[in-house]
Amino acid sequence: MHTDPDTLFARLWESYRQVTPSADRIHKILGAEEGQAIVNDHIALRTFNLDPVRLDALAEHFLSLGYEEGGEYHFEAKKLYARHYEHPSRELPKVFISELLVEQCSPELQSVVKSLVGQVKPEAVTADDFLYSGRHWAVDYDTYRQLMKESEYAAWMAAWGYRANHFTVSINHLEQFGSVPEINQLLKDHGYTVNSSGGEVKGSPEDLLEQSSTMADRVPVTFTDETVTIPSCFYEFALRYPKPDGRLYSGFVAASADKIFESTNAGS
Ligand code: OOG
Ligand code: NI
Repeated sequence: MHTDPDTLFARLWESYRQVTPSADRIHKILGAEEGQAIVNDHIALRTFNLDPVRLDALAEHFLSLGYEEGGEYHFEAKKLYARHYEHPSRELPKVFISELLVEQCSPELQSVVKSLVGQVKPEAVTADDFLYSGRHWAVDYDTYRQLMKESEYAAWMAAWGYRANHFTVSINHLEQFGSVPEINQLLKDHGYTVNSSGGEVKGSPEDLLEQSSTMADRVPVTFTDETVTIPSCFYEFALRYPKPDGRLYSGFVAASADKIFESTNAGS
């Protein structure tokens, strides 16, 4: 486990930008427009609800840095469960961790996922680098395609393993942009595709959170038998509104999250 959150987030960003060239470019575009550092609202991680890699094991890396458990979220159709974590004192990015509820999936998917997770050494999960260590298993392209038929999430996990699947720019900290539609326009002006599932702006002021995201980049991944170009990771933007007590809402909105998961879909 890391003892210093800044190093952990720097390493997570490094592994993320390597497979997300658009995030690196958009980060530079925004940085130039702003003339100041870009602040992250949150990052997100994915996993399977099997030992030794379940959500709780990933969360340990943040609890040990002083993070506390926030809300929990259920995604019945996608068979996912998620929780968020936030730091009580330092202004650090929030963390959204989800896991696939493997026992609710088909026997075929269960046996594939169990064989992948069975290759993960328990000591690797508590190591400093686990959250940005990528894949811990051998997987071929056919297996990826088989998983894809049942769960885009499972296929994404099988291909990419452990890494941040997105970073999220805090619009509240920007000076030149004050709304999600303004950011979406900037993205489109530079040729990026905005995730339009459920609308380009997810959430509303009443939800106290508005979000948008790019569609994931498509980059080559090396399976055991061939190299194929598939969706990797995406970039997200979040604008938070104050609660009645005046403090910004710090949770997530399940209906919006449900659509943001689809930013890594292969689709059209
Ligand atoms: C997480 C999707 C949800 C949010 O901000 O609501 C999310 C994922 O794609 O793993 O990021
Ligand atoms: Ni997010």
